[in-house]
Amino acid sequence: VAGYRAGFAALVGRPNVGKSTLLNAIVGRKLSIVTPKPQTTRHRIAGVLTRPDYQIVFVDTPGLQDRHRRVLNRYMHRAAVSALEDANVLVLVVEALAFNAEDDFVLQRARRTGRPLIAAVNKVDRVRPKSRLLPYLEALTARAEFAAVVPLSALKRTQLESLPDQIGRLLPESPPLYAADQFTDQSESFRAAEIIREKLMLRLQAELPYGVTVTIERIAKAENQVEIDAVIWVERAGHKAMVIGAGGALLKTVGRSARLALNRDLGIRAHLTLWVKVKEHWADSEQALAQLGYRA
Ligand SMILES: Nc1nc2c(ncn2[C@@H]2O[C@H](COP(=O)(O)OP(=O)(O)O)[C@@H](O)[C@H]2O)c(=O)[nH]1
Ligand SMILES: [Mg+2]
Repeated sequence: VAGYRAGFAALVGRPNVGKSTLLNAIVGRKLSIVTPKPQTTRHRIAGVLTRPDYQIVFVDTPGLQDRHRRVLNRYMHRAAVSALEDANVLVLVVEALAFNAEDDFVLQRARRTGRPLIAAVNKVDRVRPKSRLLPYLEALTARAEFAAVVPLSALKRTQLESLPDQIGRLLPESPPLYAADQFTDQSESFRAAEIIREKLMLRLQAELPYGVTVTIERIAKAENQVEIDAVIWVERAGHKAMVIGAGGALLKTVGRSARLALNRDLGIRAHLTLWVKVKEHWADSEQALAQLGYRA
């Protein structure tokens, strides 16, 4: 198709600014998991938006940070950096009225790529009165040569229209990269594991959410449902009981809400069996990470 544009737009930013919420809002499906906790996203997640004159492959990334205490954090950093380097356009996601040293770290990193850069100013729903936004936008605009600065709310799904158009015009001429009905590059099994991890992270307290990961051991289509056996991996024997909960209560709640989400977001009627296992200090080991599906 003459004049058609297609390419990759990486969503970059510090943890918790709403990158994953934005990906889901723009593509109109739940592709990337979201919790109020930072460092929820651990992988690159692609979401495809196909329009009559352009196709954008949005790439959600783990938040870019400058400190890496654990091997898992280094993996996440590599995932974010590779998305940044492979993108045609970068979307720096920031929170309205906030811009700190962590945002600046990501901004400088993004600028060094030399790629066109758009600022998405998220969470404008929280700004009161609205007049406070203008000076913030002006200050942000002065920080870099942004191709556009777009205020929006990913959560309330407001002002989402202009961002794709702004990105689309910066993409190279190319035929579409994905079929029009394909929304992501993630497998069903990966998405199921992510959904379970989201429900788990939402319910675990303190540091525990960062020490769990989920693998799918078996996913098999039966009559009119899908049988899924999943393992929740924890770092220490002492964490197992916390994930299971008193009388198995926590695990049961996680299983129930994961099943509902599998149905809503993946269209799967799942029969879900959850196991909890210990892999000592998996988040500090390259080898354990690779075994658990973290492949850079
Ligand atoms: N008020 C408000 N909260 C938002 C908005 N977008 C995301 N959030 C919340 O911010 C938190 C982090 O969101 P998430 O998408 O996981 O951020 P990420 O770490 O950048 O991917 C979650 O609790 C979201 O519900 C928004 O537009 N407005
Ligand atoms: Mg995220």
